[in-house]
Amino acid sequence: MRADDTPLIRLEDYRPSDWLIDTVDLDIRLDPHKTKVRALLALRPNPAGDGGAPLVLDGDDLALAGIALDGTPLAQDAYSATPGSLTVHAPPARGFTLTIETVLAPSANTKLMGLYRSSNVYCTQCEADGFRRITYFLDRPDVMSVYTVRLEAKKSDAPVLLSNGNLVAAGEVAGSDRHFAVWHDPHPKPAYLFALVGGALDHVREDYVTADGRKVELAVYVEPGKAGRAGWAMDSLVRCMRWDERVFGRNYDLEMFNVVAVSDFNMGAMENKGLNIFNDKYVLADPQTATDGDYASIEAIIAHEYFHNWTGNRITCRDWFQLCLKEGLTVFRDQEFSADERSRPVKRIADVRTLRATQFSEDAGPLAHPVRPRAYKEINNFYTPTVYEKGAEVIRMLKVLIGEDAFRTGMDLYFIRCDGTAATIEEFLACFAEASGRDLGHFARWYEQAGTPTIVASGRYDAQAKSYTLDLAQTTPATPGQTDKQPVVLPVVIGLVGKAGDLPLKTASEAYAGDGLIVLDRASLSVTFDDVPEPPIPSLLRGFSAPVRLELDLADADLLRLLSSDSDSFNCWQALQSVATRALVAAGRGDGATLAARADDIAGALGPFLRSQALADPAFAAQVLRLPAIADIAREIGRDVDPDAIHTAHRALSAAVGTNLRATLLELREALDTGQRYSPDAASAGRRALRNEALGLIAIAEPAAGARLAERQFAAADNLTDRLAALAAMTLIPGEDREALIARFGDIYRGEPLVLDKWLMAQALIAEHGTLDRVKGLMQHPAFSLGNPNRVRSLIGGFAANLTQFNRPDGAGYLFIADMVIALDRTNPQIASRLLGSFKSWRMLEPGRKALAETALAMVAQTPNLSRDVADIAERALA
Ligand code: B3K
Ligand code: ZN
Repeated sequence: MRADDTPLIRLEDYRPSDWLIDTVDLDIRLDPHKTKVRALLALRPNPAGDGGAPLVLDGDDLALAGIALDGTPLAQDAYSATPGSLTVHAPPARGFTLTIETVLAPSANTKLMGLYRSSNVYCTQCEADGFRRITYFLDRPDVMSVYTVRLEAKKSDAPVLLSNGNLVAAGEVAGSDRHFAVWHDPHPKPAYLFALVGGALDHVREDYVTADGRKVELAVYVEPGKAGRAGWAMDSLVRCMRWDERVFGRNYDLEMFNVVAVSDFNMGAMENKGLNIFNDKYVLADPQTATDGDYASIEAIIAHEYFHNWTGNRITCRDWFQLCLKEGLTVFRDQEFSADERSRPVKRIADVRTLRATQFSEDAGPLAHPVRPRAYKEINNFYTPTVYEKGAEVIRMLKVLIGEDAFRTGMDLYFIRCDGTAATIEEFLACFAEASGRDLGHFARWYEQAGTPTIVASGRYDAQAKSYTLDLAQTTPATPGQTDKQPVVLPVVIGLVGKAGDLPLKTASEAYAGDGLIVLDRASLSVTFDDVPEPPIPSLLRGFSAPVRLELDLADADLLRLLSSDSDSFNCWQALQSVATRALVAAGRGDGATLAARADDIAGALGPFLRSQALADPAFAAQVLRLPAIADIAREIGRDVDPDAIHTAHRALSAAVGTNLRATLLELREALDTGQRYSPDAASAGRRALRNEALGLIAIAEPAAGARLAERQFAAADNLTDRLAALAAMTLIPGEDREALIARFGDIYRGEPLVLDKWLMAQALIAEHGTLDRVKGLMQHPAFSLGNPNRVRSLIGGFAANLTQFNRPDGAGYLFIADMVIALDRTNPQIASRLLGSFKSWRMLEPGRKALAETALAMVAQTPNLSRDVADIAERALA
């Protein structure tokens, strides 16, 4: 398929469905090669649609095996069926039933959409449009039905049979080796939330009573033998259920809630009603096979999928353009949950790092799109950082703008008003407009306009008048299809920092909303603060109150003072990041003259900070110690980027800081080594994070000493976090010792695919010329398989994220990834198109690399028979 042959689906063309499906009765007989599906659909004309229209059901790769209307088989000329659709030419203009039979081969389904087998477990993935690979259907989110599902399978093949809702019957099929289970979900839902699981699985279970007194049976299902690793997921589930009751007043609404971990999954997890299916990477955890980061992600993703029960399932999306309605909001909710469970400032910093690394880079390149896209060719390509992460930032800004109380009132209103419906962004915003009494029309522009705004800020102190004037201006760069940008509503939370802390903020300006909040809703404005007794240092965008770039006219020395004196911890962290960014941007552009002096300044500020505060909050200190990523610097530079120059500067700065702070870092490592047994709690994880951050700096500053430390840590560790950090530090130091440790690690974790993923990735990220050959070699490793998305993301995706090696000046990195995209596209288009997204920043490269990247992209684009997924990304990347 060529992308330009594919129709563009537009938001403005939305029309309600002509038909509704009130109930769906599915009878599914599972078999690896010949699964029989009988669907009984109760249809009726949609009062909001075109009466008397033909009935056109969606299909994908289906073969029709039988069709009956109100129980009578349909004559051949009454319908037409293709793999992609089923049309009943003249359906009765009243309610009727349609029985549709299809036959599927789950074992042959390598796309991992629809019904497939993963390590002998039958499972489904239907979002966005996988249900049409199971049966012909009105596969759109505004068609919501009540499902009853009968599953049948050979007992030995699938002793566990799960679907959405509550289990209402189960038993043996008399005179056979088969059994069945019947599940009923009383809540109407769109087809994308349908799920089933069948297989031999172990589980852990727990009883839960909701705040409104309903009993719920919770279970987490995992591969046989792995139940010992399901405890953290269960613990996280119980905590997030309580949290949603407390913070959003949301109770669970079924008698059962099941989580299932499978080993072949295209993304992280899926929120199917009452039956969340997970990539096992985001369920399985024990100290030997999961890192602190894994524990945190499991907690967050378990919460995310659970929270969808209200924001996504009870209230779903009218159409896929409204995807951020459920995704942005649910990310916001999971971020808040993690912030409450752990450290709020550290969580905010981590989220902003992710936002900048993924969303800002998307927004700055050819794949930029609004939080609510206006058109798409392949919706699965829009599960993006913009929809998810920027979507969450928009909700966060809304909360800052209208205040906590009005925000909660608006959420309550939304849950009451839109419950059971397929809603739109407009309906969502109307709840907050009503709750706050504000017009949110201008704010809504955040959903329409792509691109990351830049705020240019400068301040002046008038010693005579004792006033301080802050000038703020905003611009948004052009993005594909949107050249003309309008100002957006920007909540800019600020403080004026004096010698002894925050100065009181007094101003007559209308743009000032109190509590430090300036609302920048036009191209530029000035706010003058009165009675400012001393020249302050402005602390802008506290808590990162808006997802923007900030250009701040402030000297390094003043910024560095904020590290120790800003009452806003986000800006303490940001201060050092800003200075480091300036140093690296200059050096990355070829002006390394100031790098050494700036390294001294950074170390000069970091030393006292670490010595006075690191032990009190190691997790935060670890964030402060970690310099901005190379990709962030590349994006800041924005054009003619030479990744090698940035990498060299980054190493030089790290080495200088590491050398300068050597003694402090070593002392901290000692002091933080409690000798206690591993525990995944946030405080312990924070201590490990700081120790390991220090290890990384030492490894760069003093390779020989670093290698010895890493080896010792590896040998002494009782957990994967410290072992993996040792391995990562060692990968920075070329030589035989590194190779020996890599081999040893691979040997120790031979039987642990999820740990080997990290091992593959650590090697794929080595910033050396030999890495491409190493990666090619590792593709032959018995642990690797092109058929498993986790393996591909770790090794191939890891390489594509290796800024210097993917962007090798000889273009070999681009060609390798292009070849992989083409190969993967034949079996799994979604994984292939994700990987192709690695090219999203190609336009900012220096001319030599840019030309080579373009050639590789063109090679993909010209490949015959591309999937719609890959063709769409290739087309947009090259446009
Ligand atoms: N809603 C799913 C993602 C589905 C992706 C479809 N290509 C997981 C989540 O966001 O919770
Ligand atoms: Zn989600």
